[in-house]
Amino acid sequence: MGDKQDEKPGQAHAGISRRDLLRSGVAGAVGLAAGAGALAGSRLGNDAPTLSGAGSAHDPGLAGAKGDVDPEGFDATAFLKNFDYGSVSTLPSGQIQREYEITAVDREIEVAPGVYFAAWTYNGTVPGPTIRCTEGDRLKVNFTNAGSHPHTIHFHGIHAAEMDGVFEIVEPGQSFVYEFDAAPMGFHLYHCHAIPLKRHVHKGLYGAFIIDPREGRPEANEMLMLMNGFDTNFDGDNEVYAVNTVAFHYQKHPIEIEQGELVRVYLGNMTEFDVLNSFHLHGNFFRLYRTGTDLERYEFTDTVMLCQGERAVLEFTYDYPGKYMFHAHQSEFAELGWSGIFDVKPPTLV
Ligand SMILES: [Cu+2]
Repeated sequence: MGDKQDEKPGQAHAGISRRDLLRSGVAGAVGLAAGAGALAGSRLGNDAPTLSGAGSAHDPGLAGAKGDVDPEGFDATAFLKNFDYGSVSTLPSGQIQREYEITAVDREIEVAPGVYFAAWTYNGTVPGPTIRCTEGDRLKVNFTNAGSHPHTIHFHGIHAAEMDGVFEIVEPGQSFVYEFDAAPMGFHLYHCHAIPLKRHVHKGLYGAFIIDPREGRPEANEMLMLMNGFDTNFDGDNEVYAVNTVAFHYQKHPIEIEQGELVRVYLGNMTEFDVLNSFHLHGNFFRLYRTGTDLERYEFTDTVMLCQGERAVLEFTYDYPGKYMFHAHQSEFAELGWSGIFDVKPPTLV
């Protein structure tokens, strides 16, 4: 934060700052598309598309705005609804047990077309798998560190100190079993807690952890969105922002929802370096259930800001068909990748 506050307009970082990228890439009304172009140039010293030709208000056809990341590497559309319920068994006591296998691996990920980031991952993706269970389930998480650095998994929630994933550092090649009962119901997170913490978090070791209430929530079209950012040039500042890692993915591939249906977004923030991130919904308001721990009380708003580690359950229904944006209401983040579109379709007639 400090280095950003000290940064004067027009002042260059060692290397290139995201504002330099923004200035060269963003132009007036085509800012969002051009922002993608700016991103493409942020991977310096490789064969990524460059910024040549960027900056014309009449030429939104910038390199990074075209094409896509390789879906074989990470499919952000599929990830939205990819909930991992684990291997289920029933313990002698009658308690449901869910067992998960999580392995830390170093992996280069594509955060925008041609923009790669040397990540540390859980199971090869950033975010890691979305762990989902019901309140009261016994969770058994078999963690193996196949990465190059010491790691842990620190789960948010209520559990014993030795299961907190802070002091029990798991060295490369070692394993650890986290075992605890799922509580409280709500929307939580998990992340590495090895030090330096900000490096281990920012490198990509985090994921969502949903504990459903025993009585369930009303049926809805559910999806997971973790807001994140990537420092692609190691200057302590993010050059790329997104929900679920891939810049502009849901703008290029709008999320289809149905007019009149209940939509539920599990929204969390794991952005490093920036104090806050935010979510703004167009053409609508949502019910905001903070941490998802109360089924009754909510705020009714169209914008929410969350600090790192904070999360909320958002519920809304669109009354009118059409395309509606959602994006960070830090305009800079939106222009560096954190924006998407809901494509509201009229209900299909049966
Ligand atoms: Cu770590």
